[in-house]
Amino acid sequence: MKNQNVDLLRDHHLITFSGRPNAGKSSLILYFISKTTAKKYKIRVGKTPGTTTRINLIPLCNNLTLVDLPGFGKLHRKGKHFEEKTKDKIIEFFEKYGAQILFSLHIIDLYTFEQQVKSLERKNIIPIDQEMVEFLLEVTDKPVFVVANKIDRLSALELQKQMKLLLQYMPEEVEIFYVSCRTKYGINDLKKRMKALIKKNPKLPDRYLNCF
Ligand SMILES: Nc1nc2c(ncn2[C@@H]2O[C@H](COP(=O)(O)OP(=O)(O)OP(=O)(O)O)[C@@H](O)[C@H]2O)c(=O)[nH]1
Ligand SMILES: [Mg+2]
Repeated sequence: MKNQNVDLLRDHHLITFSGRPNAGKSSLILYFISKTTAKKYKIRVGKTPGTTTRINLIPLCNNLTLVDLPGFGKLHRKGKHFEEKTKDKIIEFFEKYGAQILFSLHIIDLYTFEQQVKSLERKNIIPIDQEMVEFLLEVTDKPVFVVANKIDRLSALELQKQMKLLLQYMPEEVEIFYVSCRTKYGINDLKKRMKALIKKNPKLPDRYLNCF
């Protein structure tokens, strides 16, 4: 993150997009911004985990800024040291800007969630997504939306199974949205909910509603 970006954030409200590498964070962000903005801020979608390597600050409109975070967890060909440094950068960001965050979006790849949970369970480690969502609730003290993505890759039956599994690991206070960034399923419902939350907050200007 460049220092000049940090200063610009002073009077801004933030909406963060976190998640494991390859979950679809950048794909989701593309539904909120124009092609020109995506190009200007180099928002890239990639097949291999670790496409986004730095904290990207993307002005949405007025004083509202979206934050595209690098993946939290195992990165393709980046090594343990890089993974740890990325994790520290993310934690540092939330600790510093937690108060400015309106709400956070945590994106999960629902297609690989079970495999991830099971492999960590064997090592007695809690799922990274659960750890991250609990951290977000604590550090921001604001609503957290869990966006379960890639549902286009699941059959109706599999989807039911994965929805049940996800519920077992997510804290009760989070709202879960089931979406596909490939087909756009569920994206409008998510946007509507985000707008409703902004509208409900008397401290926020109405002009923020036009940002979506
Ligand atoms: N089938 C399917 N693929 C998706 C969906 N959303 C994203 N993808 C694909 O998943 C891959 C990762 O997407 P990104 O948006 O780059 O993921 P990211 O979370 O930003 O990844 P990092 O920047 O590496 O942390 C890309 O190949 C996307 O095309 C979806 O809803 N369905
Ligand atoms: Mg990305």
